[in-house]
Amino acid sequence: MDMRAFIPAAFSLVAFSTVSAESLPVYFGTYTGPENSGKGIYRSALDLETGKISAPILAAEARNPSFIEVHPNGKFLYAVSEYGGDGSVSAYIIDTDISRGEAAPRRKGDLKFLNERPSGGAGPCHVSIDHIGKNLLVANYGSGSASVIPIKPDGTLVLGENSILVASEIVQAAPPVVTNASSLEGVKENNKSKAVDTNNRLGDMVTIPAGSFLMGNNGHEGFGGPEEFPQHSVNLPTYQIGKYEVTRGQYRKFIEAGGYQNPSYWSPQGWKWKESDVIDYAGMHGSVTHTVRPNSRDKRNEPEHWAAEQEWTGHGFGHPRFIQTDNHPVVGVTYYEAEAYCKWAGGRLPTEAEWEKAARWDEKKQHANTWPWGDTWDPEKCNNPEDHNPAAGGYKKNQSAPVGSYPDGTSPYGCMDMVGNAYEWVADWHKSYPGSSEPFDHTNAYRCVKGACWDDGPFSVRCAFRGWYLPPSSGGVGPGDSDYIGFRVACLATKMKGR
Ligand SMILES: [Ca+2]
Ligand SMILES: [Ca+2]
Repeated sequence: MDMRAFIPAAFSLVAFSTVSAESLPVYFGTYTGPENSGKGIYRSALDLETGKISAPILAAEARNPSFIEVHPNGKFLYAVSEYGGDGSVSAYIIDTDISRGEAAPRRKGDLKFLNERPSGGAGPCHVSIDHIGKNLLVANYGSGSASVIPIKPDGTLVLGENSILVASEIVQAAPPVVTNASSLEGVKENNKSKAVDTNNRLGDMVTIPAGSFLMGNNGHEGFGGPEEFPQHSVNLPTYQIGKYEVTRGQYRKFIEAGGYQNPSYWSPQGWKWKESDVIDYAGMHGSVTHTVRPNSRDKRNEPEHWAAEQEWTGHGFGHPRFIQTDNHPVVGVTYYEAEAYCKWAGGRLPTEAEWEKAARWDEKKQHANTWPWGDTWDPEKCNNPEDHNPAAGGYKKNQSAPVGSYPDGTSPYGCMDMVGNAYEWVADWHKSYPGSSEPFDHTNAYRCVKGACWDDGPFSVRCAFRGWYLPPSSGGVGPGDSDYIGFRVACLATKMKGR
């Protein structure tokens, strides 16, 4: 073999349970093709005493297997095929038996091809396997994307559509960068003080200065039911409210901290609901269903639609499968769960007035915007079904978007995704405003939700719009239809010193 043209591109080591302690099989990936003498994946034996590697033997023919990885169980090997267009990944089984009497005798350590599938992007350059050995993670250098491909128990790769993250989503999914000095001080003090730790749980907060604002429909919004009237002045003290909807990454910390096992975070009604073997669901217009859980020990311990991979139908318009990253808003939460999270984080749910002031009040102009950015509808400024332009904020057909994806839709105070994306629970009971022409009072029945969601058009994604749900509903009209209600946190200004 001409070793100058044999370009080892990857190197992996496998431990057989039956192998002698003195040597281990090792595998090399290579670049193949006319300019290289590499033919695929090679194997050698590594002498553990001397560190010497035996001459490579071709274990499997393959095209540009520039990265290889052995399954944690030692039985399978996965290799990329890196080439210009869309690449592929292949699965091999590692022979642990020595064949007898076959035409082409197999040797221990040979690779037997199992199957191949597209890598979900161009130029796959790296693979790794999760610690339980059920998913292959592939990075595609050429297209700037990453894919997750499930692995079957027999080592083969599941064919069909896999989960793909493109570069822009990966960037958005990165944790927020700490940019101001006071945040850095908070991080430094984290180890000293429990109170500061609670601040970190609250995440990025926006301070809304004390003062009056105009709440409710201004009469020129082009839409609106009687419950939005009359517009009225509300005076609020200084408070703070989440810059973003609470993300899945933040909510996971609540789960991991034992939030679902600690009654001190829950209201008595919330804890009772969580511990019950019955879940109540409700629609906006009063429909109620009860689902008896199959097993009373099967207690709720996460929101609905918590799995990363989702496929939401909404009002139609196609329903692509997508992956909820840690930077997507948590959805499928009941009022009780939102309330418990806020308590754990050291805050509370905003009141409806606090939410609405943060969403629409332009202090300079002393004007309440119809939408957070102004009085003209623009489908590119929030996550809603009319956003069809891939440029502004992406094109999130029937799915939530990572929080902060629509910077042009920011409210005058600097809050993001106040309308669209996830609906948001607020603390108030659903009740008519003082002076309403059609008074009603749903105290002890319905809580308000604000801002509408990824599935709602300009009528609902207005700041004045008021939705209402029973506290134990996580949205929609019944079990499973709860993929759009989340929340953001609020707290009194004194909670967060130095901001
Ligand atoms: Ca867009
Ligand atoms: Ca929202």
